[in-house]
Amino acid sequence: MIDISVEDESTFQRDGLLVIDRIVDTDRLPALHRAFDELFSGRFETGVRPDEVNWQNVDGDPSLTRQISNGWKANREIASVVLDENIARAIAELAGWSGVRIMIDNVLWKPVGVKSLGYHQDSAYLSWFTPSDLLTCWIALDETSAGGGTMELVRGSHRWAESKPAGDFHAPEDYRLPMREAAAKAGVKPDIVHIEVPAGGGSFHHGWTWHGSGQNSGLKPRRALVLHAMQAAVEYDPLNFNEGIGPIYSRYKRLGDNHLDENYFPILWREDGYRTPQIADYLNS
Ligand SMILES: O=C(O)CCC(=O)C(=O)O
Repeated sequence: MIDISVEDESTFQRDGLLVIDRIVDTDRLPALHRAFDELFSGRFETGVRPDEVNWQNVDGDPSLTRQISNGWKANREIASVVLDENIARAIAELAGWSGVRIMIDNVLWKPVGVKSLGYHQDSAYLSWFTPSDLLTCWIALDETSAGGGTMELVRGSHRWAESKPAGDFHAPEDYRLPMREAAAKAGVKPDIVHIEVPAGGGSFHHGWTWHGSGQNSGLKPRRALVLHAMQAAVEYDPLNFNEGIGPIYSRYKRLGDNHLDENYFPILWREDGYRTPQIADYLNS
């Protein structure tokens, strides 16, 4: 259980982020590490290929962060975390939402020496659904440190202006540049928070909170599992399908119908007790 207090809720509203020492129990970590090995070796236990496979052992550039999106469709160990009801309830409490769906997951592996990920605001990629609010749960599967390329979040930056995506995501020359420019426009000095937590800990951040991560100059790999969540009641916004990652995820749209199909975007928690019933069968099959 993740216990979100009233104080946590006000911290989240003020800072656009919340750091938590325990999101996933440590006894689950070995199986999750094995799932990472499987996915990046191209072994998809359900037979379904994740929606975005940006790195594989056979041909992945060793200087870049290994990244897969929607690993949950390929591997049920990953699914058991990112479809978890308790994490979804914590998201609903922080966001003030009545229901939560998974938008996508991210499986991220930054071995020692691997380069940075550019600063961005997640919601800048998301105008293909409406309302396009987002809240993200980032879970460290290794102990993290500032020198080990952990994620950095900028306190209070969810209140800055909304910026368009800019610069490379993988290994940009100056990974903090777009954020510094946005801070200058906002007239503030960025307050960078390094998410330093034990393995199994992590953070929650608002869709407009600026974040990125530096090179892993530590001695250990840095693996993270990320749940990007949206409100249960979102709809497709076909006028904006060409924005951000819309071209990938609009392919699940039903003909003549803007509702999101629960097979591809399951509802994880709703205050009336509803949860997409097929999740339980999927996790136990
Ligand atoms: O793990 C990182 O360095 C970045 C992750 C990220 O962009 C996210 O969780 O939205």
